[in-house]
Amino acid sequence: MIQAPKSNELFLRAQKTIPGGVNSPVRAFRAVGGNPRFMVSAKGPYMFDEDGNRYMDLINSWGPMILGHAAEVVNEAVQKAIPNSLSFGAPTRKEIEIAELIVSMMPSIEKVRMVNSGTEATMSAVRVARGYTGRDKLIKFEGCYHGHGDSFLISAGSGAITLGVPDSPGVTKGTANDTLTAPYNNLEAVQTLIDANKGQVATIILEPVAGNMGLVTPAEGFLQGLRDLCDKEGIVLIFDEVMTGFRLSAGGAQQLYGVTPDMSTMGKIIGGGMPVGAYGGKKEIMDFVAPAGPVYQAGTLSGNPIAMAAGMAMLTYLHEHPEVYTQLEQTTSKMVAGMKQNLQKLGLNYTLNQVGSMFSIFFTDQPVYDFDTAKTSDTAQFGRYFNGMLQRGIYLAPSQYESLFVSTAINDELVEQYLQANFEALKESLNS
Ligand code: HOZ
Repeated sequence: MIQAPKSNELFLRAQKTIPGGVNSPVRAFRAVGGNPRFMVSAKGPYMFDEDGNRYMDLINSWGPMILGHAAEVVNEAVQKAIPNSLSFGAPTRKEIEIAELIVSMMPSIEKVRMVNSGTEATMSAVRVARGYTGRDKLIKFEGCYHGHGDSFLISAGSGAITLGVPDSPGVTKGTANDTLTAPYNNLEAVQTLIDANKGQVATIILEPVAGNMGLVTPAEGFLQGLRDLCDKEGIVLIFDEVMTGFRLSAGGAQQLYGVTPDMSTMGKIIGGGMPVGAYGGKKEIMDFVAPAGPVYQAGTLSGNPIAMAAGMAMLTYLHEHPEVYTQLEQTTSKMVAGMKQNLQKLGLNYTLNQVGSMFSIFFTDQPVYDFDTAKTSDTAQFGRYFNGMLQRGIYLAPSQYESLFVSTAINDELVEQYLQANFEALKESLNS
């Protein structure tokens, strides 16, 4: 039985000075019960908390720790960059090198702008799409999450739905009116929205593999269908690859599914875990960005030298080691296959969605292909399961509406340990 008295104490203390005691809502464990663990360090497949407990990490900072924690190749690059300056606020050679690398890896990207987070990337990309088309409205999908920009907090997934505020207060009616929403995987609904807002839709933005309502995969033809609709209507198609970029393949979900959007947003992994985001796309669209064009977007910390060094090391490694993706897929498939056996042995209803190294379990008797079907999962059971796993030293996403991310640090022995814990926690979740 894992005890965490220091974390418990810290959580009480944190709540006095930090809203809800955390700097990002899902971390507070509200949807699963119990108190969050306060982390001290991490190495390879493990994170260590204030009480010295060790957890096998299946979040990996929500994606970027694809090589496990404290990967040598990234840490060395950071250490080498530190003595030169923590921030210049002026351009550097590294920014060109990482831009060139991203352009060579991501099919949709001809030009790219660095920012500091996925939220900044999506907010900026939509502004550019609006500036480029001269139109105001955007279409997003229920349960997709694109960071906390106002336009996206309508039917939002991730922490917003976890805490029951998919339409956040504080978003103006005007902004909400410009955001149109359709069910994921429903092309007909998108067509209807376009018809009802003829010539007004600037952009369709989506996670090409949705990871913020749990993992939901695009149905056959869905991404291509959107591509065709956007071409027909002069709409800018944006793939939000903040979680999937450089994770599902070296060229992200767009390479995996063979559909190229007009713009893409990236995050997390392109900073090797440091606070970085980026947006990019076709030259003619990106040349609308200041100072090349009239759409304003800026930031002192954009292209930060330490973050660029970390990102460059990570992306170079992934570029040069395509076998990483085969290994990740194999490891994850073993985990998923073993979980299916466990679930069947226990006679549980489930849906397990997986693409490459991302997966989610839903406790439901239905296939999960959109937000409504994701919400059929028994979230109380998920909470019991989550805590059972935590007690066995496995750290899962503390919400039904998130994906899990596997790293290359998970070897066969750890897969076995994971599956043993999975069986016991599932069994326990039935009895409580
Ligand atoms: N909403 C984020 C993942 N989809 C979680 C952010 C965090 O708590 O770090």
